[in-house]
Amino acid sequence: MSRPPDPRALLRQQQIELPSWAFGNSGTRFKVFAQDGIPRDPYEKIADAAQVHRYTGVTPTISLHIPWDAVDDYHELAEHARVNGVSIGVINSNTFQDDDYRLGSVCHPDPAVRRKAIDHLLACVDIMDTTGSRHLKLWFADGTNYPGQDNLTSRQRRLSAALDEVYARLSDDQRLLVEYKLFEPAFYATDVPDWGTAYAHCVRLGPKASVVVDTGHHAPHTNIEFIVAFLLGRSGLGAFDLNSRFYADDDLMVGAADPFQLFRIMNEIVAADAVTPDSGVLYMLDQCHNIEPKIQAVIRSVMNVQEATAKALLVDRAALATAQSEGDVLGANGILMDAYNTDVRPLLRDLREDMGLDPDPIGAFQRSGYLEKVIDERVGGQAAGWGV
Ligand code: PSV
Ligand code: MN
Repeated sequence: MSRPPDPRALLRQQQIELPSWAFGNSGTRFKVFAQDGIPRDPYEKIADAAQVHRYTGVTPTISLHIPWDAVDDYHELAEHARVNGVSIGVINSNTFQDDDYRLGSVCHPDPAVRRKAIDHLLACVDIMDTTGSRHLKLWFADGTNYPGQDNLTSRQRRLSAALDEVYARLSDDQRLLVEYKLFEPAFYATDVPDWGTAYAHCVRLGPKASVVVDTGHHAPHTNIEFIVAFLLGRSGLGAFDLNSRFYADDDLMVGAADPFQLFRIMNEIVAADAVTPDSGVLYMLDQCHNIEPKIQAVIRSVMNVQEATAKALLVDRAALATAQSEGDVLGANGILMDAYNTDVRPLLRDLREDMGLDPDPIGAFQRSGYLEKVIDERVGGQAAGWGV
């Protein structure tokens, strides 16, 4: 058996982007449980995200969601991120929280509503110009609740027209990421329900558009690693929104519900040599921490991604290729399972020490006194949350 190369070199270069909204209050449609010390504005969210980078060393960028993170001065916000040792990453548009979008946004039957939605997307590109962000992420809540409600083909045409306009606005080094989701909030027909629809739109648009795989956006039992492998094979995979789910779009900590699925996804990533940022694939979290403390939950999520990646890097690729070409079903499966069943936590502790970090990032954060400090400081004002 050959020995796979030491995973630490690639793990050191891996980068995971954090969502600003993971640090705000969140909940279900039944209740949002408020926590103490929650950021009250995008500046404080960035400060919290910077803590995660401080203790993990692999999360140097933060995704913003507009208008949740709207500010008067994006230059100042980018500078604030820089001073905190991080930078602003993907800009996420939001065309789902306005009364005008009841029947959709860019697919709405009324051209005036479509215009409003497209103008928002273009305004997001203006923000990118200021923050230096390279990616605009589009997720459309558009769809219909009842058969006959609207013409499905016309809605696709409206979607194409909107995407064309936004694509044309991108500068040479800016990219469009198109996210799909099976259902919710629309229950009958979602306008971008799956990777195939997203990919078809991206292919038509051109090389600056690619697909976002949000791991929570599929029907139960969907083979997500197949989607990942397929898109990687056609340069169609732009990014991940990582999270985990037991039922629907649960937005739980990635790797919590099904660590084996996360490993299988990372196995395809490693096989395609797409772990590091130069692969062009972005690894982002898209999670909400409704009942658990948020900064620690984000650190745990980052650790879970690192563990899955480390295990995938331990797969003996040469032996696997031989077993596969010989049709050795049990041998090939055994090679994968050997890697999955390896305890990589000591390796990751070593890696963190090599990087000058505490081997126990959650413990180190908890001992730092940061939480107590922000609980004292962040009194008054409105805690950040969905829509704020
Ligand atoms: C939609 O469910 C989604 O996954 C999109 O990425 C949104 O931007 C994000 O959630 C908001 O949490
Ligand atoms: Mn998402």
